[in-house]
Amino acid sequence: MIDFDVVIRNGTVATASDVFAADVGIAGGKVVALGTGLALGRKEIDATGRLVLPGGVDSHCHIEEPAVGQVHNADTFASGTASAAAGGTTTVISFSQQVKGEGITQQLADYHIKAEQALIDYSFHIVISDPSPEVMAALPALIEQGHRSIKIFLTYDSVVLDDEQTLNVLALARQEGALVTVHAENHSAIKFLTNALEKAGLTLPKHHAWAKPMVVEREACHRVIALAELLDVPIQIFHVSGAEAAEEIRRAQNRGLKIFGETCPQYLMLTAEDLNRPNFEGAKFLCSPAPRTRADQEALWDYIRTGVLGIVSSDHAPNRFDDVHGKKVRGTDAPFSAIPNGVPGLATRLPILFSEGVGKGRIDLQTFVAITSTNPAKLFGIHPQKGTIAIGADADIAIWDPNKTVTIRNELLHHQVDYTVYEGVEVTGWPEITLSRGKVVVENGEIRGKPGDGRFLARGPYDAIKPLGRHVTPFDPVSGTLIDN
Ligand code: DUC
Ligand code: ZN
Ligand code: ZN
Repeated sequence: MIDFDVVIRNGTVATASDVFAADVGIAGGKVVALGTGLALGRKEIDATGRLVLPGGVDSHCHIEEPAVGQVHNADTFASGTASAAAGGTTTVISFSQQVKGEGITQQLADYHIKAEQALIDYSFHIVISDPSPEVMAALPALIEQGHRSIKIFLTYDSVVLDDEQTLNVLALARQEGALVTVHAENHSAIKFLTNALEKAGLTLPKHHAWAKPMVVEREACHRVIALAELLDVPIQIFHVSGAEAAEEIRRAQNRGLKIFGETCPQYLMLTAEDLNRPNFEGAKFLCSPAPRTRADQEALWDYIRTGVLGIVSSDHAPNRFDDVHGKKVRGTDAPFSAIPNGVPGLATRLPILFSEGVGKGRIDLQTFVAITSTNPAKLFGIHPQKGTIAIGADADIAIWDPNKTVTIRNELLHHQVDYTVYEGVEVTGWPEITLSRGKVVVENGEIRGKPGDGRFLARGPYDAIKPLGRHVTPFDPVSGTLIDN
């Protein structure tokens, strides 16, 4: 006889493949039964008229990163993960940064200590901004410890890698079994355009989009895909902002390459016009890549529907607006190039996608689950522990009222940022109860979880990121061997 800690009763369960009526029995933090008429649990949750969904997996969010100059990351692991859980997310993957010229091991150890305050489970990508021989020598042990993804940037002075450095990181990732994730924009082109705009006195927030047009993203996507193909290494491209970049990914996928694409709600909801809001308000919407056009938004939905873009994550970047350590670090007359990039979004990612996606008929419920939970769990090596509702999976569950209409207000979001780009946006569908490993973390907007409840998820190795075994020449430059055909 199964002894349930919790039974979620009378709900409609949805996974990436199915939607069905079932009770969910939870014991020891795991899903142990799916069926009807389950025995009583010590805690009973009535989910009549509710959707019972896997908790979201947000595989791209910036939480409690070290300050860069005077710019402070406003969220701690406690506030960031509370915010995530309030929006139905139960796993976050954030970034351990490397400061150029410094190592990665101590930075990662420090980041682990900060993350111990998380309310929900977490894992990390390691940012490599300087692949020195020492750093490359340190990486294999850190990957082996479960940090199975690396982030590289093709732009920003403080972190940019050139093509040779990129190839070195890609080669190491293939050898050691890690996934490389990429911020893809052409650095030299952005610098050139920024200088030209500044010389012409065109430095308002709206000119950010002029300094980072679609073509600079398209070119960098094309280039990094070619480099990944050259070495037979799977990669994920982060925050695809519009049709031309997504098209590069589609073309690569059609050639059978393991190139994965992610977009974010801001690229489905904002346009470059938002950067032109008066009184420096445009700075709130300034992120990289830049928001594009309405046509790009609809194209991105198409690429989601066809599976080209398999993940939608938040790129939560907690820069406060009315703050000298945030968007106003250089005042309200600052040139766009001095305004910290990014928008907050941990709490709003799922409600926005549910309402704009499922509610407006752009995607079905299974696709919503796939792009927000199952696919990131698979790509980052935590499935089926995370990302689904199945026997043996962690009981990470969000119980949604699909009919509840909410007007988004910043005070609902539990982050430490003083704004949301979705202020006043009405959404239909809201996560009422979030459970992490069977424990209620959020109930009707109240945070019930405690800092320290979250656990580190050591990852992999796993199949999704194995190389294809396809080589461009009869010599494999990663292993240094001739290919036997
Ligand atoms: N762009 C980034 O590259 N990082 C954080 C936020 C953003 O907009
Ligand atoms: Zn980025
Ligand atoms: Zn980011």
